[in-house]
Amino acid sequence: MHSRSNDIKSPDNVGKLVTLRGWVHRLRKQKDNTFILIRDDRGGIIQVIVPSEKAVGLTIESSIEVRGVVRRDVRAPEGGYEIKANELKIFGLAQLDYPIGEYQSPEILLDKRHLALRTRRMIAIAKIRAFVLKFARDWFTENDWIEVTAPIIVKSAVEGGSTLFRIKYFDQEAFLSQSAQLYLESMTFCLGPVWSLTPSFRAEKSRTVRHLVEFSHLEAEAPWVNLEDILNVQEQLVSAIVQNTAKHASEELVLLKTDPNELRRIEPPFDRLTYLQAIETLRAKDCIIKTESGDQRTIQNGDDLNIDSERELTKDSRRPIFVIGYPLAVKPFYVKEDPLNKGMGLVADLLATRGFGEITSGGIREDDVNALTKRIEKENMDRSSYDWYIDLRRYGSVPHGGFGLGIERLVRWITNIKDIKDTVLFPRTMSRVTP
Ligand code: AMO
Repeated sequence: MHSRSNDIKSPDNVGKLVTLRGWVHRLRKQKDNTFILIRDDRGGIIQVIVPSEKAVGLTIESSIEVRGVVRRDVRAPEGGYEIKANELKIFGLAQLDYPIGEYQSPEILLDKRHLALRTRRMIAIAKIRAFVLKFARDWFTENDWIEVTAPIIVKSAVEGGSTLFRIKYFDQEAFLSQSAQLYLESMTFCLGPVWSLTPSFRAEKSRTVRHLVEFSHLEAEAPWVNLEDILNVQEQLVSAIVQNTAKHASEELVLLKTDPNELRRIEPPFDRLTYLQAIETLRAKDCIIKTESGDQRTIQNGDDLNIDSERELTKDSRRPIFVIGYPLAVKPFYVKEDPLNKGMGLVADLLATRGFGEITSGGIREDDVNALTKRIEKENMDRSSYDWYIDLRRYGSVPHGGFGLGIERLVRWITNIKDIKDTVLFPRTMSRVTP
């Protein structure tokens, strides 16, 4: 059996014969011996010393197998263990012009992402993503939510027409899904609390550090809930993901210069701010926003919160903040109006600490057939595409709600990475669809 470097680095293995496969991460050739740092297929690194005559022609990123004896030597990089090898087999000799060096422009790293994935930074991010997904799934399973999947090719927009991806679907027009929400709503009437993880697509024309064209969308929906129930689910879920990731990925977090201890302190309850309190706070700080006509002015009641205002609200906070009760006018057609606060929605966005801004959005859905139909008409939406959705209110409607969480937004916050493009292995943006 061949091993990985982390299995090898143990006092019990000293003196034992091992086989290791991986890629040449660093290479230093001396007259008699060649020192190779091998990176295994989980990104673990260990030093291997081979007689130089066995490593003739060896290049960085060649894939190799070595067989040798484990030694303890405090001088050995990456943990004080090394392999003194006598056998070296080359699977694939890498060309000399490997394009990823130690210092590379962000653009090259994106153009060559298929190779840049081999860097320690990207391996750490990929592992953290995997932990985030695992702990999310664990939380839902432990709390008796059923996992479902929804179609990606759809006819009904969820989050407005401006970010819709149109596709030719045989002889009709269809869209790539912006959110599974409408489908989850129908499933929740026969399966109870449900959740899904599907790609969502937004034709985002703005280039920001927190928007992708394709993102991993974790969505949840449950019947007979009120807004507070939905907030409780989110704070428990997010805390469980963050704390468990901090516990199991501390090495990766430290490599990314994030403090796992700060993340371990994230626990329910999160702070709650009403939309009006948020606006007052921002007005007191003279927060400026850009209006649709391009003018700049102080934020006022009725405005949506933009990236800058979300940053302002959370840059010094120690806990994530729910901003509750946005105006209906800045939220989609399906949001239920607050019966105690006309014109405002039963909705909340969750804003992460350190100024990272929105990571989830959710609330209570309009469950009344007449109110929903009016909203669809008011927004000039094509009613025929929503007839199936209105059916849910015609036949045994119940109060229900849910939320959507962007996995990349969550990973961005956890890893303290500025640009969302680095939280996904193959980012899709307005200007990037390869590799
Ligand atoms: P919303 O459009 O706010 O709401 O999306 C929910 C969450 O998805 C993430 N997100 C994105 N991540 C990366 N790039 C993007 N372009 C992008 N757009 C959104 C964010 C956001 O909080 N159906 C509703 C939610 C609901 O009410 O259940 C929806 O999709 O983390």
